[in-house]
Amino acid sequence: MDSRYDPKKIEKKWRDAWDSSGAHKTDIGSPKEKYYCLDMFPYPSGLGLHVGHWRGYVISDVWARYKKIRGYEVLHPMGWDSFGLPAENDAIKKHIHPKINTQNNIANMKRQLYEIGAMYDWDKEINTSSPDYYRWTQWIFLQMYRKGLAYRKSMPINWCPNCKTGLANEEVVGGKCERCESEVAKKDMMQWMLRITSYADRLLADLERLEWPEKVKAMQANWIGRSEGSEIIFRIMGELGSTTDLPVFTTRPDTLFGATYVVLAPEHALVEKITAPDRRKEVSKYVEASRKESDIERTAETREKTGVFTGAYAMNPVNGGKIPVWIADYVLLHYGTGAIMCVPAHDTRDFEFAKAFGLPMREVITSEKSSRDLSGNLKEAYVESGRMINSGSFNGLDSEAAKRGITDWLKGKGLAGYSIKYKLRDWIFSRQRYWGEPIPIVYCDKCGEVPLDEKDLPLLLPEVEKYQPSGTGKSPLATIEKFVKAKCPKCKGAATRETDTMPQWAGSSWYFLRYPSARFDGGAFERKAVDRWLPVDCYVGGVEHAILHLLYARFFTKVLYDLGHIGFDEPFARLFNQGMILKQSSKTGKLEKMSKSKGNVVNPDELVSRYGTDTIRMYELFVGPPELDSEWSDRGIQGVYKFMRRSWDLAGGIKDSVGEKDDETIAREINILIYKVTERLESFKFNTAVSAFMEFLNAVAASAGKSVSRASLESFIILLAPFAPHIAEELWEVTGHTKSVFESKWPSYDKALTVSDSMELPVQVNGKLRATLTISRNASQEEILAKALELEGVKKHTAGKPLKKHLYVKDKIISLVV
Ligand code: ANZ
Ligand code: ZN
Repeated sequence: MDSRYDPKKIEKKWRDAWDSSGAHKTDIGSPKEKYYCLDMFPYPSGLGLHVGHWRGYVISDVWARYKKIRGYEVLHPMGWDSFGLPAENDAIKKHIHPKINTQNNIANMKRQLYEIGAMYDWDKEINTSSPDYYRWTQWIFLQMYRKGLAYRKSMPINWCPNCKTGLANEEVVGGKCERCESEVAKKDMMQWMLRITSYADRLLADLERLEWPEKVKAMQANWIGRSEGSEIIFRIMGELGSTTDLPVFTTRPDTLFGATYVVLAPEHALVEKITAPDRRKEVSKYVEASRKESDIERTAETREKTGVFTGAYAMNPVNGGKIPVWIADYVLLHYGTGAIMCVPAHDTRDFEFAKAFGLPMREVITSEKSSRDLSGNLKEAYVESGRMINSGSFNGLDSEAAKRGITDWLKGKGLAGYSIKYKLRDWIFSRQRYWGEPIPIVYCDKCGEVPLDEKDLPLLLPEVEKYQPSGTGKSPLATIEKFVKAKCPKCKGAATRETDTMPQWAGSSWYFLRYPSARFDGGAFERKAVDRWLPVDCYVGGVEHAILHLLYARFFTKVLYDLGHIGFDEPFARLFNQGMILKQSSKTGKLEKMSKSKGNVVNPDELVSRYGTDTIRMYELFVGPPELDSEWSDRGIQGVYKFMRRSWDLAGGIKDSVGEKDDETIAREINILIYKVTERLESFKFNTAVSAFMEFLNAVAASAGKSVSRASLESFIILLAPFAPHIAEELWEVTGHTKSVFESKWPSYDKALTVSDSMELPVQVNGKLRATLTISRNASQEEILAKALELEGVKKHTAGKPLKKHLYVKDKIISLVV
């Protein structure tokens, strides 16, 4: 054993050893209990990995390695989410073809991931842009298509003028493109859609079964946005006594007597029909303007209210009141019925709107809590429940009870019904881009829309010169005649291909199903393997995927389950979100998320060559509670590096002098270490697990020279293995083992011995503090006295004189008089 800790040397040695022994290969058919520990796979970015990216990968690897020592057959795979906008934009920026650029980026990132020393089984590597993978993404699309879950529709889509593509609602943040932050506009286009709304109820209900952070579950629930309410019909009076039924969706049928106007979304199908001739010009001007805005802008409460009167009137079904019909952009076309009844007295947005346009207000629910001005008028909408007033026979009732009462009454007249609405929209699944999975559909003059035969998959993405967005709204594929021209699978006549591609999220919606049988070419996955290894036992990744990716993956899983392809309907049993690594930005001076654009990136490559992988792994854990954002510090690494050297020295120092038995203190300390590391690992408190190691080394140093047993030294090495696998393997070898430390048994501890039962007792002689006695709390007074008298510091001052008397204050002090 070298006397000096040389991470470069030992880390290379053990990586090579693991590679050549196949230490990280998972035996999919192993009789052992399985454990599937999955990282969210990265997209191959040109920027490579920084130490912020390392964090999640280190956490999942420590956990996977721990499970392995615990005797599980562990699957810990890695792959590349390489199709889609981010990969394509990176390529365009660098003027390198996306295919080549993706290959380059993967090569670089793979090298960087290798440095982490993770136990990835690279035989199971997945790459979503490779034809033997996307063939099955296309296959899944066809399964959905056959079940009516994929369909085409003309949609006003979110259009990013910079990326020149349509975006899903999920990709629009605050009215801006999530990727490039340009203002997003609306554009009508034929789009492929996935009917995720058919799964809204199950996607919501099944959240309950998942061991996920509550925050993420709440975000998904909000996104799905289930509302229970009523649909109520307002009759719009037309010319010559004709009427048009206008259903509105409300969660507050109790406020119906207070509805003083109704509002339609500007795009509502009835707008044209009901608008009075003299209002047409103004109305169409308004409709035009509101089409340009995003839903989020339109519904913001703080936004100034705009709208126009259509000239039409509707009848309030409860009291026959004639109320005006307006259009306004704060009503969204695609929620509820796209039309609302407005109750300014009890809804904040309606209140603002009514004030802005001088519309009447009628209070129908009262409470001491409503806030009023001196003349008794409402200062703001009273939005809570209370006692019903101005509501005919419902007066005096509690408003919660009136919800049912009013709905049932109108239901009897055929004017209302109970209704449940979801905010979740169907998923826009077309992108007008090059770098994605081609959608396997052709259009035939005779047969219409025809799916490709499954046996003709993959439909290869054609090699092209020009991969930049066309800007016409069509994908660059539309310009490749050879691709567009196709034969109809049904009638064999001439047909044209769909030229849109799938969105960036397609491949990542099912990749976890493929890892257990990653090289299988008879299907998307092997049934036996997928049913044995899924659901994923622990999924580790960033909270930025709380909604989109996780919702899509759950949706795909449920569809495949319903179609009988898999035997489970939730993909990820447990989810862990690691916090971000923060560092002071060189631009703003503030503590910010690590990223190239903030100028605060720490490159792991340099650190690895200076301190070695094990130190960086330990520091990634030590930096803070794993679920919280934590600040990176270069000084912190040095502290951890020192710890690594001390661990090395400890093992080196004691390996030749190990005895049969531990000294009593060492025995207690090692027991405590095993206890702390085990408990803290199990509860994902990796940072305090690392500090337990440090405390242990301090305790050993303090008891220098005391004997450490072989068993204790070995326990220490095994405990260290999931955290710092290279040094652990090396120490394991120098203590005489020929097999990997990961094949050893995790040490056990005695819970009873973990509570520290010793105390430090000050000893006085003739009123002066002379020594400290370390002794068990259970020791008797006689024992304490006898031991105190034997202490060197005490003997010196008693100098053989007889003890006159002694005083013992329990657990506090012992005082001797000679
Ligand atoms: C009358 C009313 C009175 C309302 C009141 C609220 C308070 P959630 O919980 O989000 O489902 N609404 C319905 N459809 C809408 C649309 N397409 N665009 C904008 N707003 C719409 O909210 C349901 C409520 O949001 C509905 O209940 C409706 O306003 C409004 F004192 O109806 B309410
Ligand atoms: Zn045909």
